[in-house]
Amino acid sequence: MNSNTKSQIKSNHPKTENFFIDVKKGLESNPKRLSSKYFYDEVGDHLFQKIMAMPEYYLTKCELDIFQNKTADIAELIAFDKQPFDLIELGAGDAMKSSHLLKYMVEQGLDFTYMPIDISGNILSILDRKLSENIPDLNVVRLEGEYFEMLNKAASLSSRRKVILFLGGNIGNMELEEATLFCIGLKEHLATGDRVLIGFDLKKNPNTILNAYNDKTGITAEFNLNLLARINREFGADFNLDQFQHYQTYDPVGGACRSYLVSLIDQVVTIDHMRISFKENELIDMEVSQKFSEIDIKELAEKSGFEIEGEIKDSKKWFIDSVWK
Ligand code: AVI
Repeated sequence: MNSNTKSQIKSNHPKTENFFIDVKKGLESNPKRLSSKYFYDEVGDHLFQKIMAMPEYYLTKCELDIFQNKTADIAELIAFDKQPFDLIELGAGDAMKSSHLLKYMVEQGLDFTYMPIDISGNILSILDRKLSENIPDLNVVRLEGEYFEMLNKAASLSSRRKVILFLGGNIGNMELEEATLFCIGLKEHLATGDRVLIGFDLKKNPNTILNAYNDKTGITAEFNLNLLARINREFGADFNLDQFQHYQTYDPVGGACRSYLVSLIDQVVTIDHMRISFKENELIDMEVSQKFSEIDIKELAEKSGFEIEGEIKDSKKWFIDSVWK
């Protein structure tokens, strides 16, 4: 850490600077909050892999079920005119689910270019290698950066029809208002004929949902606490992880599944020059994982100027991939 820093961490990396600004703003607000978008450093990525493998965490399995077993239905909805198009995946990661669709569409002889967008260049290189081994005939254009910036870049590279994938229930990690603004932003980047496929986790038995985020093994707790550990690692802060406890809630009416970290004692944490006081039992709001009814999805689509073209559910009917135009 730069000990000369007076007001904030200065870094040559804008990403680090934004992270610091957001941490400062979040911990100075009332109630305190941290953004779950910062969960995913190397340790966080690894913990999220462990979450996806937990028996309680059904989301990945459900959406994988759709992509493995309803591949033709998805292709039918997004490649309806069989004309060349660009398939753009937001936050592609390792394309675990979409690679089933990619393989199927290549086998069907559809003319498309896969454009995975991810903030991590490292993940994109790994993905590129994996795809060239497994689907050698697939055209791939990697787009490293923020979603909307990269959507502009995609538009500058090609004028073909666009299909956007936003999988995993990631839309649920936005507050509803933020999700609406995000979808409005997507709409502004699209033209007639383009499609968006968004994965939504559906409202279901509240115990099933709560269990998925409140595992007895404590992996989700570790996932949350890792953000404090990350702030310690990157900004030389002194969070004592033993003095914070994970607390998960689910509101079956509104559909928000929220995680918090609870301060177990009165304590002061130092981050760079800042001293942040916590009262015993004070909360840090960490993450929302919003669950949707089919009516909620329709409302979100309409509010952001879209129309639902089709929907595909997994065999348990717990998760839905909704295709919008
Ligand atoms: C990435 N995102 C969709 C996950 C979710 O279900 O909200 C993140 C997560 N948080 C705790 N467990 C998984």
